[in-house]
Amino acid sequence: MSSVIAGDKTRSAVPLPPGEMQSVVEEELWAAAFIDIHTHLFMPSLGENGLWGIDNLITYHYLEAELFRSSPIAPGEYFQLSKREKADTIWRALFVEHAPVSEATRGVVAVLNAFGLSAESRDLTEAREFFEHRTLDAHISRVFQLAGISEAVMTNDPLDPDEAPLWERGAAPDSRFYPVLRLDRILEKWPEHWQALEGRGYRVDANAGGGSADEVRRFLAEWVERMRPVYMAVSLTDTFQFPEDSVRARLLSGAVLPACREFGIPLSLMIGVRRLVNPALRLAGDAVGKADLRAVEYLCREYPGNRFLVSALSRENQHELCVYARKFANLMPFGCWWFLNNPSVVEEMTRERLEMLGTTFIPQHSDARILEQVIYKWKNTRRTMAPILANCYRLMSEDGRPATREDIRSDIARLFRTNFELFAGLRK
Ligand code: HDL
Ligand code: ZN
Repeated sequence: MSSVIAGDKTRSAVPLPPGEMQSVVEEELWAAAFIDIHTHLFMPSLGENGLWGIDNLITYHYLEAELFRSSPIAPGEYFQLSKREKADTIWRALFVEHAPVSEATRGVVAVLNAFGLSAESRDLTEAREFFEHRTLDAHISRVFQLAGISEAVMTNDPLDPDEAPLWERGAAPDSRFYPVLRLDRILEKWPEHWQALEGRGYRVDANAGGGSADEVRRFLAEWVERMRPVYMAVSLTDTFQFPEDSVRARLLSGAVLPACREFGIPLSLMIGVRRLVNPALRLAGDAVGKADLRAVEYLCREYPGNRFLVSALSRENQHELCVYARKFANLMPFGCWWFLNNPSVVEEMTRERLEMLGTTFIPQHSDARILEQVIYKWKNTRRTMAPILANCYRLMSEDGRPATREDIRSDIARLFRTNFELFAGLRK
């Protein structure tokens, strides 16, 4: 073994003094390339579905919601504007007229700063000029490098009229992106979408009766073959119940769960959305509700051959999700989702997960919709995580088990990479 490696190996096994814990954790957090296990990003071969650049960054639905609190413009008037006019309106209201101190506005500042662009301009001329000259493929690699991620997991909808044809024509895979089979139109919106399946030759009906579940399973098998998803996923409302006498329950038990077992992939359940509490805000109009996680308990217990990635949207569901994860090894809690992805809440959730689960969970995903968001979302995650992890090692050391750089490096890899790779069957 060369002296450098030996030196590194020896160095990494040296017990760390308490005063060095945080700096070593920070170093190792930035040295590690994470997998971003849930995003709305798209590989280049999925074309215009993939959003990037300053006008998309600023018209993010999180910022649209904040706009209507800082500007007299009515949603109806705003949504009539062009993308650039929307971005100019948001920039003026949230970045010029007021300091961008919220998580989502500060995120845009961090992205501009990462590319050496000013966040103090009165308009978007400089930023637009910069992004207009980026070449997407190289830009993706640079953005991932700045974000410290090696792969992003997509959200791919086999019934989306814009996306599905690209897959059917053979969208070129990209090693930086993992596909996911998204099931909302089937499980949550069957009445609006069952005829799209019928039109493709699947013998299904409005009540998902008869052989509908078998036909949906056939549809899923064809898309697993085409897409090679690392998991299947669905976003569920706060009222989700299972078991129950419903179309959703019949399709879950008769098609989705057996298909996930057949193909050896997890099912991701993101639970707790209250859809369009303010329809006028469109994508920004969703809110949150406390869910009944006994449905998760039932699924994990009664379907031991399935693996469940679970993210709950309500802060009030987090502690019980940790307790359930202690009861079921086929349950993997992940992320601080959506309204939870703010340092004040991330800190509470991450500390209770470490206290109850050790390093056997997935702390975060970005949920990025716009490519460059991964830069700030993962910068913020590392900034929030560092003192929390350092505290764990300090306590462990104080209680009699010295912490080493190797411990820290190995735990960070487990939290942000191998827990997912093992759970998704990407690694044995
Ligand atoms: O259903 C989901 O995957 C959610 O993440 C929604 O897309 C939501 O609008 C969102 O972007 N949250 O961050
Ligand atoms: Zn999402």
